[in-house]
Order: sequence, then C-alpha cells, then structure tokens
Amino acid sequence: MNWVDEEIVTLPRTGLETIQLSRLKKLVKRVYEKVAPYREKMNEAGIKPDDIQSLQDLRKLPFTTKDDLRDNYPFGLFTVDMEDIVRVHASSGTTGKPTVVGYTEADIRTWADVMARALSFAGVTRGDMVHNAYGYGLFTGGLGAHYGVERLGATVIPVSGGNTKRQITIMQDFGSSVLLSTPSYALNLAETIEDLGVSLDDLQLRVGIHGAEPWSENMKEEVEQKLGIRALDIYGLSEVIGPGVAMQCLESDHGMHVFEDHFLPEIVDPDTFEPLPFGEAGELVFTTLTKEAFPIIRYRTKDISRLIPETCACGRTLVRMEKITGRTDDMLIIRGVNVFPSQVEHVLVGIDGVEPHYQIEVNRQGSMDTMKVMVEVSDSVFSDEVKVLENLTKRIQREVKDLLGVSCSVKLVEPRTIQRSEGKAQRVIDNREL
Ligand code: DLL
Repeated sequence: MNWVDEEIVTLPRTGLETIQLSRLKKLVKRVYEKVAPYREKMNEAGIKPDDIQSLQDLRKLPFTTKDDLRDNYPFGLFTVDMEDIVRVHASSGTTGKPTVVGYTEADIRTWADVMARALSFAGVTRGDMVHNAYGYGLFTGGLGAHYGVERLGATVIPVSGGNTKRQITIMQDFGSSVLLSTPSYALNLAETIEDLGVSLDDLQLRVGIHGAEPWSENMKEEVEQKLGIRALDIYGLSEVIGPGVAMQCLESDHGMHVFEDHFLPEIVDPDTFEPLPFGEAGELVFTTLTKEAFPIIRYRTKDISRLIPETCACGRTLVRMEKITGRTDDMLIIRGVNVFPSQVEHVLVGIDGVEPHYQIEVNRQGSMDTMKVMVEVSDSVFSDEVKVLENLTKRIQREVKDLLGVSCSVKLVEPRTIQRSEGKAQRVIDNREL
C-alpha cells in the first residue's frame, strides 16, 4: 500500500463510508469475540455485533473511557496473545498506574503509514532532514514520529527532548529542515537560538509539526515568526495510536484532517453524550478501524473540538477537526507530559504528616512550564525542625517526579491555609496564557 494513499484521502464520502462500515463490522465482531470486558458491556447494552449494519449504528455501542483501561490494567483489553505484541507504550492514568497500549507488527506498520501521511501533508519528502524532538520512550511521540519519517524515506534525526543547545548545533550542522516537537519546546528552541546569537539564515528549517499539548493561534504565530517556519498542528493520543490521528495540511489555515479510514471520529455532547452534528463543538470520540492489538471503540478523549463541515482548499475529502480548545476533565499538559491532579493526590496520601489539601499552580516562564505544589502539613509536622520539613519537601518532589515524570517545586503550608471548597475543590491554578 502506498502510504500517502492519495486515492483514499480524496475519496468521495460514499466510498470512504463503505470502507469504514466494512472495517467497523469486522472490528466489532472481533472485539466481541476476543475481549471479555467489551463483550460484557455490549451484552449489558443488549447489542450484538450483527446489530451494526450502518455507520449510524455506531451510536448503539457503549463508550470506552480511561477507567476501562485502568480496570483492565495492564493488558486486559488486548485482542491478541502477548507473543504477538511487539511494542507497548504508556501514558498517564488518572492515579498511580499508567494507561498501557500495545501494538502488533501490523499496527506498527499502520502507525508508520499514518505518520508518513501526516508528514506528507506538511510537504515533507525524501530529501528532508527531520529533527525529531518529541521524547523517545514510553511516550508515543518520539518513536511514533520516528517510524513515520523512515517510512516516508526522509532522514530522521532522533534527537528526542532536552539538551537544547546541542540541538541547535545539530540543526546547524546537519541542516534540519523539518522540526517535530511540542509547540512549547519549539519556542524554547527559538529562545535558545536567539540567546546563542544564531541567525535564522544559518538554519534550514522550513516547517514544524507540533502537537501533544494545546496551543493557541497566538502561539502558532510566535513559533512561525521566531523560527521563520510554517507551523502545523498534529493531533493524536496513545489510546488511539499516538501521533498521526489528524494532521493540518499546508493549504489549510486551520483544522486538521482526521485520518478517517483508520480512526472514526464523533463529537458528542459532554453532558448527555448524545452525538452532535458536524460543526458543533463537543467531546471528541474515536473508534479505531484498523488496529489489531488494542482496538478501541468509542473512546471518550475528553478533548473539546468540532468537526469542520466545509471541504478543504487542498481537495482532500477527509474531514477536518478544529484545534483542540479545551478538555472536559482536569488533565493538564505540562512540558508535554499529561498530568492529572489525582496523581499528585495519590502521592500525597501515601506520605505521613501530609494533609490531603493541596493546590497545583502552573506557570509559564519564557517557554517553560513550571509546576508548584502547595501542600498542607499537619500541626505536628509544621512545628518540626527545618530539617524535617526540608526532607519532606524533597520526598514529595521525588515521588511526584517518579510517578509523573515531571519535576515540580513544593511549598509546605500551615494547616488550614488552603482554601476549603464549597463544592468542587479548586485544585489547579493555571496561570499560563496559551
Ligand atoms: O500526545 C500523542 C502525540 C505525540 C500527539 C506527538 C501529537 C504529537 P498522549 O500522551 O496520549 O499522546 O496525549 C494525548 O494530548 O488527548 C490531547 O489532550 C493532547 N494533544 C495531543 N495533540 C494535541 C494537539 C500524545 N495537537 C493528549 N493540540 C490528547 C492539543 C493535543 N492537544
């Protein structure tokens, strides 16, 4: 199969829907047969695989949420034997355990195909040097993008995140022409370029493909201006595959084409969960159509977006989704890492002398996100020696870092100083202006 699939991305809707329906039917049948938790939920809802006869019937199927992943941690929703799994990745769960996803060899190929397609939408070709500053590891960004670049036949520089000065030397010396990074890291690179007195003329950068965290139009303009590039949006999430679920094309000034032959999108009302028509904003829900190891049915992403009904100037018929404008839950993305306040709470409740009253303050200094955790301690601890308090601070910092992979500063505060809620506690103060 040709990874760009020009034929598929320009198919008339009826042709695309025929492919989607045939894939959906097979998927539902397979999942029903192989995965007990799916079967049980479908039985409870009184749905059998044969009830899926049209794309409209999708709405009969139960939703899947992060709780389902947690309840079946780590591998309980996989449809294949572990010996057929060739890779796992993980992202943040809502408490102590991560969300684990698995891939067969065919899934890795599908992923490389969709990522290669995404890159091609940004005009990347075999001649490009692709500077991949998404983190390599359990996060899907680094490796997901990496194999897409190789599939396309361009050159990948697997630089990963961090060590920013060295990244700039590499950009200059290797002639990086495409930048893959979170938008905030792109700004960090831009500032370092400025600090080092490197001229944009000494760089070959042409286009950036940024995602994994929310970013505004203003931020896009800043990235474009400071790096002298065109900055495009890419969307994805581990539970669906990783990066490569939707991608902005060069011709579109907003919105990302959803790769609908692989990932079926819906927008639902975040309160009633009723599907909403094209054009209305709500929670984005995805069903994977081609994944083997870990297919997912009606996954509630908690991301807010809308599907754009108008066709794109590029002529591709794949529907576009609007830039993500928010979330329906309290997940924060700090330096590209997904953080749930409940994870911080999980750390705190495990430590003696610490009260379950806390607040998380997020700020942006330059292009860097910082996280400060304010924690109430008990009377007895608060009157302890400075040394004891210092040790407690360090322990909280270490445990938060171990669990979340993000460093934070910790401020211990006197008992009863954090404002008590009269309803939903305000756990997070996010001062970032995106
Ligand atoms: O962030 C996958 C990815 C890697 C996407 C590299 C793009 C580039 P997770 O770590 O599972 O996967 O986080 C998924 O990140 O539900 C959104 O809330 C957020 N997110 C991802 N892309 C965008 C974007 C990767 N373009 C979560 N704009 C998602 C806004 C985004 N938010």
